[in-house]
Amino acid sequence: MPPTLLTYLLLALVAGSGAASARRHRSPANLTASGNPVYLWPLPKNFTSGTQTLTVDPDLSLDAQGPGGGAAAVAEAFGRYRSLIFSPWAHAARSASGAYDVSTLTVVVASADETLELGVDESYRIYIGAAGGVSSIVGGATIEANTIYGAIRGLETFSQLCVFNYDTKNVEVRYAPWYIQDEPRFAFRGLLLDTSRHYYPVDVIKQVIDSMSFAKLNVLHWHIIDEQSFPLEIPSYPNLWKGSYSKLERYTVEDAQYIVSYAKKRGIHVMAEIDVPGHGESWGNGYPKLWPSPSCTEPLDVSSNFTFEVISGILSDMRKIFPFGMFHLGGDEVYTGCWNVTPHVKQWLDERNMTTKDAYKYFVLRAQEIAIHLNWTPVNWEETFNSFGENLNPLTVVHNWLGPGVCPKVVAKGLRCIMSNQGAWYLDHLDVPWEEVYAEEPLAGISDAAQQKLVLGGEVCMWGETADTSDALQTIWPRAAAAAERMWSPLEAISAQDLETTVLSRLHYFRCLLNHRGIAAAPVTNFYARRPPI
Ligand code: CP6
Repeated sequence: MPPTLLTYLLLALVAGSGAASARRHRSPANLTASGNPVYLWPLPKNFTSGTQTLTVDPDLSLDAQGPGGGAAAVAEAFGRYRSLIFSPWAHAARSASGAYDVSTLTVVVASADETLELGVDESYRIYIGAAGGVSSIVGGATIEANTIYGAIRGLETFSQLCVFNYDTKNVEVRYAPWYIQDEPRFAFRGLLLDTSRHYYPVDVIKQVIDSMSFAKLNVLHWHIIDEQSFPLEIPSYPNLWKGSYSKLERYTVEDAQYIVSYAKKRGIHVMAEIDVPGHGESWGNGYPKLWPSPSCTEPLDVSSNFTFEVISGILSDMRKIFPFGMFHLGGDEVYTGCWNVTPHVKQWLDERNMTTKDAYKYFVLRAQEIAIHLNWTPVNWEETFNSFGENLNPLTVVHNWLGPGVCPKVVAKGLRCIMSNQGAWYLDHLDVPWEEVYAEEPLAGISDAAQQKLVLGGEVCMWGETADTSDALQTIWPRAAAAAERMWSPLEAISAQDLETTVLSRLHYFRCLLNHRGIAAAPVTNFYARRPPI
């Protein structure tokens, strides 16, 4: 991308030298130049602010520039954000004089490539200032990004800087001029949603995706199917979704494609999962031969080729729905006891001189081969690594959950890792307060820089046994936001703050922003979760 005026300004400011930065000194951790909290969540990597208040035109217009600026996705995102900025205040109407400091938002996107893959450039730069103001060079607001996904992240930040003034009834940007230069610390910032234990209507999944984009989370890990229900249509094996709870609690292929495209417009990958062989009981409602026997319905029958034919069919169908390069194959909680007491499975094991542990490994590796053949990077829960890590395909991404200290072992063996320590990042555990979510560090115990790079990021998990469409959003938020900032913002910025003051006030603000945007986020301070001494 050609260096623009904005780039030069930012370089001067971020370097922290020269007259300009002396006037608008580099703000510490999360305060504006005037000492007020920066109400942004997650905190940007670098920013400077000032002391001006600018008004924003309710008819704010988009000036899209650069090879990617003309993309429909940019115009659509701008439209969404313009209504998010103004619609919570229906009376934020154009004033009679019609004079506003910010009437145009310029969005410059260097690349027209809309490919959404892990590690896509999400960086952006923002400049907001008054014409003839301190900057005296440019007036208005500009977002520069290398990709449309960076522009979408920048639009989110811009929208968070726009606040309603109840005295003037204008939307304003306070503490301008702003210079922001931002990019995420981790490429993988996930949220697991479990649609097997309880069904979620598509509209609720859309709300989850919307809310993820507000916190700059970027991977929806869709735990579609489990032992309790099989809600997704699979054209190759049409009886599979007989394992859904009812005909009303199903996703068609078109529903799933719609969810993927809805997420893509918000820069969010959808990583699908089939959790084999341990969480597949519901598959047998449509095809009972997948069960070793009527009294052994889990794990799936390892001894039968039909099992792997069905997995191949499911994955081939899913490949047409889920373009993301990673696919989750589960592999956790595989209790093989009943394989040993099912005569035909026992015979199969004996003929091959295999233990049930060998058969577990055989199953996982064979499923991995199918996924890899479809050009997917396989992801597996950590038990696979704990039991036979040395045999896992080197492409494997290991998904931690059982406790801390696993990713250090995984990356020491050269495999990649995602951190979801259940003690901190399982959102259905209501007794974990936001401070503990915030404190959990994906790189804990890993000091080697090359090994740190193997930690792709982390994921908060909203398991569905004890929550459903009625309370998922208030269970996810605001605590998921604590993990989102941990994964986006620089470690130094996170560590330099006082939890009980500046972080807490920003989190309160972000939770309120979610409420304004129609997301039923719970209050930040959950006294029930604080376990006060009796
Ligand atoms: N379902 C599946 C689950 C869990 C896992 N896998 C789980 C286990 C323990 C707790 C929470 C969730 N419900 N398929 C583990 C990855 Cl505490």
